[in-house]
Amino acid sequence: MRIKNTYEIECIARACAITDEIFSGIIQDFCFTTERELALYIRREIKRRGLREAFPPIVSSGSRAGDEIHPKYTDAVLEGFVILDFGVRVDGYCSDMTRTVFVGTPTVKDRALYAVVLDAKRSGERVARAGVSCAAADAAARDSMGAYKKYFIHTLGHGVGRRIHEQPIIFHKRTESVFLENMVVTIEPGIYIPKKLGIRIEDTYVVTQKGLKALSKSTQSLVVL
Ligand SMILES: [Mn+2]
Repeated sequence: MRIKNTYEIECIARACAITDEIFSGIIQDFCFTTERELALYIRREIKRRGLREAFPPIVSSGSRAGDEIHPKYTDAVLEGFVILDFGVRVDGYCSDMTRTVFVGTPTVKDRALYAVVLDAKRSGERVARAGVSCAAADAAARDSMGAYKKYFIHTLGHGVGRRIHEQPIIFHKRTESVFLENMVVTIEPGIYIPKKLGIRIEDTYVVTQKGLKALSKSTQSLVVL
């Protein structure tokens, strides 16, 4: 169902809190060399808590992250922007969060690109609230990107519940969808520059009359490792 009851929202909020906890573990003691090592760490941390994955974790580094939105992790060495997209299930209900960290030393241009994605996320968040069309949030995020919007090649977000992708689909071409109170949705703009880099930032939210309330709360500042 698109609209969640209190119990369902509590489950997703707990799943998000655990996702935050695992992300904070990753950045506190960062000692990973390859995508696979980091992905297996995430899988172990989920299992150790007696939980299941919402979907196989995505860890994609450097130029690989620009070529595909949801690649499977490989033995590629972590360098440059690294997209981490993962979630857990609490009583079957999923969390979905993405952070992009930087391994090495980002240039001024890298920081500017990260800011484009973060601004797009905030632009989408600001528009979304109960009663507003989902298309409007996607359009606001996309328009904020200026020339970079051609690299934003997927929808702004989606509903989350027992399935990782549910209604509504948040996209300017899906004009029929409207945010309703107690929907749980993601906002996840990204830019993907082929053969160069990928950046995506995603949180899971509950929709209220006043706006979006974030359930995942990890830092959105660029984490440099
Ligand atoms: Mn998602």
